[in-house]
Amino acid sequence: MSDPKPTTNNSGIPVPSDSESLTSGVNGPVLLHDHYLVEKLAQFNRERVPERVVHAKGAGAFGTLEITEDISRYTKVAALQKGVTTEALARFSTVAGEQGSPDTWRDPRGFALKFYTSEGNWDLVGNNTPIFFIQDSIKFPDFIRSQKRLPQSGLRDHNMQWDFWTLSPESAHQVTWLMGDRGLPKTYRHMDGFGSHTYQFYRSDTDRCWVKFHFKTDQGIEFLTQDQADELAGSAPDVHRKDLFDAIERGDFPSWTLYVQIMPYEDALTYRFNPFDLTKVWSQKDYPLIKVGKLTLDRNPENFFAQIEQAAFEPSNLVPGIAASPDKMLLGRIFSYADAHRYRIGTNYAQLPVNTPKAPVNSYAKEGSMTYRYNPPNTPVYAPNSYGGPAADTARYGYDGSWGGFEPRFERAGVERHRDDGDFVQAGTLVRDVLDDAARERLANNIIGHVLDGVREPVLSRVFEYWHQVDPDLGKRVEEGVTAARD
Ligand code: HDE
Repeated sequence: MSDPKPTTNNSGIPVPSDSESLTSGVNGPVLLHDHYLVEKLAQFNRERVPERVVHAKGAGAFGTLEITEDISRYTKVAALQKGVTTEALARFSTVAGEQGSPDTWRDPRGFALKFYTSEGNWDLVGNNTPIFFIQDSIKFPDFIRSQKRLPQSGLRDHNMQWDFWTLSPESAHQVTWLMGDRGLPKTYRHMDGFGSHTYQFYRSDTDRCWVKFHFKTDQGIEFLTQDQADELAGSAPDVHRKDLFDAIERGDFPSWTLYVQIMPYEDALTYRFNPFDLTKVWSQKDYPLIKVGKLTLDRNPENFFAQIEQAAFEPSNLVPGIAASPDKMLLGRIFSYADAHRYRIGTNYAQLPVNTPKAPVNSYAKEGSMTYRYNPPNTPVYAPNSYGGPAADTARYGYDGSWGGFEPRFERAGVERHRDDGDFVQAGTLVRDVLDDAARERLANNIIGHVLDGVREPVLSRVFEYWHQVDPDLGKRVEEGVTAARD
């Protein structure tokens, strides 16, 4: 073992001691000009950045996205062209729990991806479920608060959760996923990932279609029972983080096969479900999965805080060839994430190595705290200019993904309902056509167990009605199960 490097302070100056403060005499006062002592204590007080307000607990790893199929007929995204391999970062997470919470609480799991493409960072920030609880981002703060802690006691409360869910019937599809097996994945490696939203693919402003992303785990879907999850929450609260790290350390690299669903642009107006409603899926009978490539995670972070805690994923990172859609949730997220990063990490979060694109940055942004990147000395700080500064290439990148049928009148109209749309329709399909008997049994028992823990009238009657609307048999089992256990 070679001699250790001499400890220095943050300015690289070798320090006199790691263990004794400077005092006036052995029992004398500690001296204020012991700069290293002051620096250590002051730095210690500033080690935390605010945790993510949602998805605080997670784990991440680096890898690659390799495109093995030709989908160039749908999009010009450089990273999605056949044969292209792109460096990637993934972060998996729970939603409601704080940083120190167990990995095995029942919750959707975040499935956040950052692709360092040749045309800038493309972020696909989804979950392990293809849908979500609500349809409009204006309800998101309320939804999240109902899943977290009571204002007085600071305790989580199932009654509050069910109060929100049963007063927001659009939540039924996602809650059915949540209370079933997908709400408790065995590890981050044994779950699928989804882009969740409908995005727009385009090759030009007239050659475009709609797309949904599916990452199918190559490890197979595996899940925990409620009892297993409860036991692990106490005995191994970081079990998912450890599993991902250890798997990559031993060379057991997790991978997911990427598929897309493609909807022709014109279908969106008449499809039987509103294709921009985030509480709905597109039937794979209507729009089959098309194989695209493979995501493989094969490199652990070297520093969890620098690379995972400060990783900044944002749905607004849409590279040429992919654009937003009229999904009200996606449009709300396009504002929120960068705002969260500016607050949580700092103005220049995009200059941190983990967030820095591999593509050249020709931005006019300058200065601000912790500036790290800057333009060459002779670059003007304004546009337009006569001195060769960057200029937007509108001819090549001028399309912002607009969409037809946009009414000039602004309104607060909720989500437009198509022919087969209904709050409980797809939840019922999931229960009757996708789950087998055993999975239905587990779903009913999970719901009964969750409801028995604190849910009371007037919420309780709405819970029974909620599940009767999803599926009469399931509703009957839930009501009978809760009633019998309470008698
Ligand atoms: Fe998020 N979400 N979200 N979310 N979300 C955040 O960004 C937000 C939604 C998701 O590993 C925050 O950096 C709004 C849907 C993941 O770093 C915040 C709305 C989906 C992660 C935020 C939603 C997600 C976040 C918190 C309603 C799945 C973790 C800190 C429109 C499709 C990413 C942060 C990571 C994180 C806002 C709803 C997934 C507050 C406003 C729907 C995976 O900005």
